[in-house]
Amino acid sequence: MASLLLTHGYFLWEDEKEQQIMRPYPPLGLLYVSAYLKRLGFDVDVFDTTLQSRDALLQRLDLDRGVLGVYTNLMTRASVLAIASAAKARGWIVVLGGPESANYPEEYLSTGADVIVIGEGEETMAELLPALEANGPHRLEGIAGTVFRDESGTIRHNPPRAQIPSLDTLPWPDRLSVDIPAYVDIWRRHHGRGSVTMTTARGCPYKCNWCSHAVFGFSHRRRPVLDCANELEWLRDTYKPDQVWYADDVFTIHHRWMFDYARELERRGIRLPFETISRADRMMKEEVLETLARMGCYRIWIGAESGSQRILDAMQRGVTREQVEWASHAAARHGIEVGMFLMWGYEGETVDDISQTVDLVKRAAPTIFLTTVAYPIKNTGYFHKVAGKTRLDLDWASASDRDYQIEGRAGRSYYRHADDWLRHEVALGRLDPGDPAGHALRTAADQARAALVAGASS
Ligand code: B12
Ligand code: SF4
Repeated sequence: MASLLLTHGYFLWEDEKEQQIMRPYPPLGLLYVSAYLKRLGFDVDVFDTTLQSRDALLQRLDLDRGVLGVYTNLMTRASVLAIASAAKARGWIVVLGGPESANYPEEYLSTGADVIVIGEGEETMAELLPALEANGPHRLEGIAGTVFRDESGTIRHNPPRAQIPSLDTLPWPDRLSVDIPAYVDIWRRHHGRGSVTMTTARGCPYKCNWCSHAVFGFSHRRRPVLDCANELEWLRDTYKPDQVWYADDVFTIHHRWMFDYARELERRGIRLPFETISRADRMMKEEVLETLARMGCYRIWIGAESGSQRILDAMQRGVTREQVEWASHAAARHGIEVGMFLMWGYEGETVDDISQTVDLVKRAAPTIFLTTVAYPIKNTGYFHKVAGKTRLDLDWASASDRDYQIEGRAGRSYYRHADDWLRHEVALGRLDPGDPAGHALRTAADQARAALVAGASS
């Protein structure tokens, strides 16, 4: 049977911004697909591009040929297209999976890919690989979860594939096929602590309308406590990390599950520090915070997004700013750092909304906060909301969903003023009253605010 090579188009050494941050993690989705297929006896190899060079990948593609499976997300479009084209030129059949190609199957099929897998890759690939071997890439009628071109060149969408009902039927990600110690080492050198990732669930049922649900829909499936505890114990014993990142969408979504998991880890004497993402409304109990702290949570990321309830409601965030403030303080009370995600530029945002965001961040006092300017990911509620007002100034192939220009929205410099205003106000809020540094910060905050207001009215 033709062999499968799995890869993705993200190269850390081509990403100057990430080289400043240096928080790389391996592509878990690919490793899940690899583990599942290997267990069924398929011949699978993984080329993890993260820490490799593009030339090394091309050399690997020269070695043999078969099926090349590539993970896609919205940042890697141009890179994936270049890889697909290089692979096709060498005789590979190219299959794409992940959230980005699920959103643009026609475009990817028109620019070099042979098959797009929508949704979870494990079962679909197990059915697709023998079909490709037997019939080639144009006779794939009936393979659920795929989009392909038939012999007449027409794009055909097969029905969606049902989700895997019990995640405990899946093997753990095939971490042995990639260089996890290199990741742990990078973390240790740059942050003093080696880090690994794992997931305890798939999917998120919430409907925040800028968020992409292209792979798991709005479902939520949890893995059994024992299976997760076994994996964590294995990770600890195998890679000796100093910490873990639970890469779940909302780690605290299911309280009973989390309490059981915490008890099981305690029973085994495992306390590995970790960071993870949550929602403020799923942190509104002391017991949740106590449990997180006991388990070793040293930082919790909360999507605050905006301090304006009007904007939060328009986003269908389902969280109040009071919850964000309460959860931030409660986490801090339990000794957990708070990381906060904020979003500028959502549809209809005014200077007053931005001012409310600045106030919220000052009151909630997170340890760290990160801002993004909203961008419409294809097939999200936000994308539909601004449809008709968007423009792409680049070719689709060299752009990403982050490049959509939205009519009526301010430019990048406007949001740089918002960032400066926020940064200076928060720094001011952290000073003792009477600190001599206060004057300069006050001036800088006022200037940034004035520049923003001028930008809003121009
Ligand atoms: C962890 C994570 C990260 C980590 C990535 C670390 C890593 N290397 O994995 C970090 C923090 C770096 C990150 C960054 C970003 N991320 Co991110 N991230 C996630 C998160 C939370 C989990 C990923 C994961 O491990 N999932 C679990 C696995 C099992 O799922 P999976 O990867 O989708 O894989 C399954 C299928 O997709 C499929 N599959 C996957 N690969 C392949 C390949 C083939 C050939 C086939 C057939 C099938 C297949 O099968 C897998 C198993 O069923 C997801 C949300 C989510 N729940 O998936 C967002 C998510 C992937 N990220 C997203 C975004 C937007 C980003 C950023 C652009 C954010 C930003 N503004 O900077 C950056 C881009 C980084 C980059 N340069 O590529 C979006 C992607 C949207 C889109 N349409 O592309 C997601 C979906 C979040 C969201 N809901 O909006 N992210
Ligand atoms: S932003 Fe978070 S909580 Fe909201 S839908 Fe996406 S994953 Fe779920």
